[in-house]
Amino acid sequence: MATYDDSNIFAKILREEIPSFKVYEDDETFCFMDIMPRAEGHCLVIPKTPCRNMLDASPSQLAACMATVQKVSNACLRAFGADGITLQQFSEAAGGQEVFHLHFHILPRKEGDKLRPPG
Ligand code: IU
Repeated sequence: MATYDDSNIFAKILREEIPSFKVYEDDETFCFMDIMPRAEGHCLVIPKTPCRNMLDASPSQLAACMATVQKVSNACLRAFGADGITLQQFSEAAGGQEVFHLHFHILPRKEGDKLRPPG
């Protein structure tokens, strides 16, 4: 499998070389709004340490990301009046991954809605 390349856009966001709309941050994780939202409140949770995707993540990276996913998801229910959350993660190009730094999509959902397509 390919290795981690720190020229990816999320590594640049972590280094503050490019701006992002921050939602939440702690010692291990960062959460920011997706630039092309597929639902109101669509945001991304990433580890601060290098990780290409779920396939090469350590148990502690996954645990830290999931703790943040849960916090932000519950906040989304309140902030956007969402009824539920869709959580997505794409690993490798064949799995739909486009940015090669581990990230989890938090997609707030309302009863009967449809996710907007990517792009
Ligand atoms: P992926 O298929 O999960 O790798 O998709 C990457 C996501 O990152 C996608 O939803 C983009 O809209 C999002 N994104 C972003 O939020 N900011 C950026 O500068 C870029 C992509 I490039």
